[in-house]
Amino acid sequence: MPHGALTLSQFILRQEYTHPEASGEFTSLLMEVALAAKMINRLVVRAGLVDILGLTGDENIHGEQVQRLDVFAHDTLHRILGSTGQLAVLASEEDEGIVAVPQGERVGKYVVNFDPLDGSSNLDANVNVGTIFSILPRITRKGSGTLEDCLQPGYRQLAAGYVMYGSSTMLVYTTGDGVHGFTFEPSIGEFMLSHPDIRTPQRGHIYSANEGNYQSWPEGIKRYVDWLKMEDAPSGRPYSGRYIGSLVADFHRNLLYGGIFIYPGTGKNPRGKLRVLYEGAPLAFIAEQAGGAASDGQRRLMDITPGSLHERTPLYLGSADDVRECVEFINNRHPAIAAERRAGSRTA
Ligand code: P6P
Repeated sequence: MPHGALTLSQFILRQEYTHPEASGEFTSLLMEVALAAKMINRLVVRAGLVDILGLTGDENIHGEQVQRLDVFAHDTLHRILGSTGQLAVLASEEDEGIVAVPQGERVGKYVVNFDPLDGSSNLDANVNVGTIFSILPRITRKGSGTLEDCLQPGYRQLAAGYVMYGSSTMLVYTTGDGVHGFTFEPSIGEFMLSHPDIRTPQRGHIYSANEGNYQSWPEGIKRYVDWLKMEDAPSGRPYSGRYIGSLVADFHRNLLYGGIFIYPGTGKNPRGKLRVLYEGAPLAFIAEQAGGAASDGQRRLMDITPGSLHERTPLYLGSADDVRECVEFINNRHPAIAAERRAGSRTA
């Protein structure tokens, strides 16, 4: 252990000293997220060894098969965060409606929207999966939190983060003061600061998309991805295609290396597949805090106020220059489009 390596707790407490407005309550909430992550990590990293893999036989509200680890992750986050006395209400990818804090627990002033185990369909193949969380201030004044408390735009977030479970489990979060990454050290059971102040490259050379959906993509996205594949050394093209089908893993790689994650509307999901509240908004907060960007193709992702807990959105997320160019293609105003018209040929 490098001398002076900071644990997550030490780091958060130092942040609190330098941010007098930060309340101890908020700090303790972040620490409980880390505790829940450690408990989930303990099972995920040995999923192949304990009888926890596999399906419950149930379908969630999205018609997706529920993995037993999904349920465990959801229940763990609900129990640990709900018993902090800091929450007014929670919302989870696994539950259709809002999730009240456990019976008898004090109702607090924060809201947590979370995806307990994103990418869990990859578990059997030992692909990295993740927990994504978003912390907001409650809007309502008293009593149990409501749907209104959960349905807030991303710019209202106080904190956002993800835990990526795998050979090296990491917790990455922001409270609006940069993005910081912590690697779990099992021998002492602590998340240790390993990636202070993460900055994503202004432009990357990776695009992440499920090209199986190409035929049903909007025309602008087809043009954009075709353009990324063209040979043009000065602009670093062709980009490399990297897609593992687990949002947290694809996002984390692109955050560190640079690049863009693309999930447009498709025939199966015309509004896109990923959800605003507990996928788009928290990762958009992290991307922006690291110098990147996030859009739905028309708006800044963090400006979207979802009309329902599980509202889906097209998602373009990553390096600022790449997201900007993607949006220009979507809106038919990228210079390459005019150039191809003059040349009388399509981009590709
Ligand atoms: P597709 C996993 O199911 C997930 O929600 C994200 O983790 C991932 O980025 C996406 O769906 C993959 O979707 O349609 O490419 O399989």
